[in-house]
Amino acid sequence: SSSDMKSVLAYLKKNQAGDNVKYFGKAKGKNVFVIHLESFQQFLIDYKVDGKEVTPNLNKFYHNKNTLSFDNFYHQVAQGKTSDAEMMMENSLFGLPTGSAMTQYGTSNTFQAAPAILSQKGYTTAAFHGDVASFWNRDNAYKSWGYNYFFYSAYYKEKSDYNIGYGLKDKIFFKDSVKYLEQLPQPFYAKLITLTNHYPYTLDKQNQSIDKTTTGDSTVDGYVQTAHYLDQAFAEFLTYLKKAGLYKNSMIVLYGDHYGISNNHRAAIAQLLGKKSVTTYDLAQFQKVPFMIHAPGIKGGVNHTYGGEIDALPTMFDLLGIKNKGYIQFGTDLLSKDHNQTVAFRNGDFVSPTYTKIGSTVYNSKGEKLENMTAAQKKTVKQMQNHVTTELSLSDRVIQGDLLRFYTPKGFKKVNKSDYSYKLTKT
Ligand code: GP9
Ligand code: MN
Repeated sequence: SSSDMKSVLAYLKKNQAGDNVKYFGKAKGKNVFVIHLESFQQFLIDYKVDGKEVTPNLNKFYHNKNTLSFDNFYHQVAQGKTSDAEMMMENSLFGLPTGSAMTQYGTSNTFQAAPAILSQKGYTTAAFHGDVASFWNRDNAYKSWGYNYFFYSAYYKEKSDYNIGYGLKDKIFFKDSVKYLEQLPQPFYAKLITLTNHYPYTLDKQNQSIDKTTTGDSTVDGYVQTAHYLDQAFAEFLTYLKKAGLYKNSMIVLYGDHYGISNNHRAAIAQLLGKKSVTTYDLAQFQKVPFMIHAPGIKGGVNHTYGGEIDALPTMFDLLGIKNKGYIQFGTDLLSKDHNQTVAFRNGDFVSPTYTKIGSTVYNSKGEKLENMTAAQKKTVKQMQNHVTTELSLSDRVIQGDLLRFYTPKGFKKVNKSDYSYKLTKT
């Protein structure tokens, strides 16, 4: 109900974070590329197999002097996997505890998503993906989110060896996206969702150019190989961007959507990390994914702030010079001094620079179990847990109660889904 919206507004007001004056508007008016790195975990950055970098090009980008890179950035997805990541990245709303919010509510709900906000500020917005349009209900959710264009599998040439797993191989996907990209009026917001680095990490022979790992776990060992392929695909796209002059007038954002190697593979994970065994704490740390923002002229570097996918949009808005105040966003700007570094996992567990809580166990920052906490420690952990539980449940109320229909940000025009069609009209 609309009174639920009042609780949400009160919560957001209390937890609001200011901008960072050093970064605010530094990428204002630039094109925006959001590149979704499928199943890509942070541990791959600078990772080597037999002395060979698995992702040399992403590593270079990560360490570029104009790239803001975050090394304590966590995925926060649940069963909705990719769709949960997309929901957080573009709405700063959490996915749901079960199922996929995009599938269940993407068609009917009111949203105030990044594409809609940006298109009302003069951007052309487009999503690119080499799978069928209906996967995760994208064809409907993207209308609710205000995407002007959605280029999906039917927009790409089909050939027998072009596909692997869920769809188009990444190199072909990036290459064949260019002809649509070139037609977008600038400034544009373009999201490209990669696919090849997806479980079960199979790759055709001709594209295999790094050895698999040798943990003996067959679902794990191909991971570095498809990650390496994704890295090359990204490098080819970057070369195009530079040639086309887009590199210097764009903000390029990269993120990993969720883990590639699930916690069911403990022994293999330990081997990959060069450890005898992994603890529950190690597995929580293993949920880090990359988040990088490159823009010409900004001060880059590796930033150690703790955050997660929920915080991506407010951070991007800061750089684009868009005030977050007034939008219903559950994350906060990672560059703000007011940013809360307690990172919620979707099941209510959390990590932070001080305490990590998994199930009923609390760990300190060294990963040691805290068996006998002092009253003060208990109080702090309880407050953190409260924060996490509150933000998750209020975000759920927004989605499950379709609360954004009761609230329109100042200057924002409600999205009208019937304005959009992604049907391919073959001529
Ligand atoms: C499918 C793709 C995969 O289109 O985005 O989603 P996931 O299985 O990672 O949730
Ligand atoms: Mn995914």
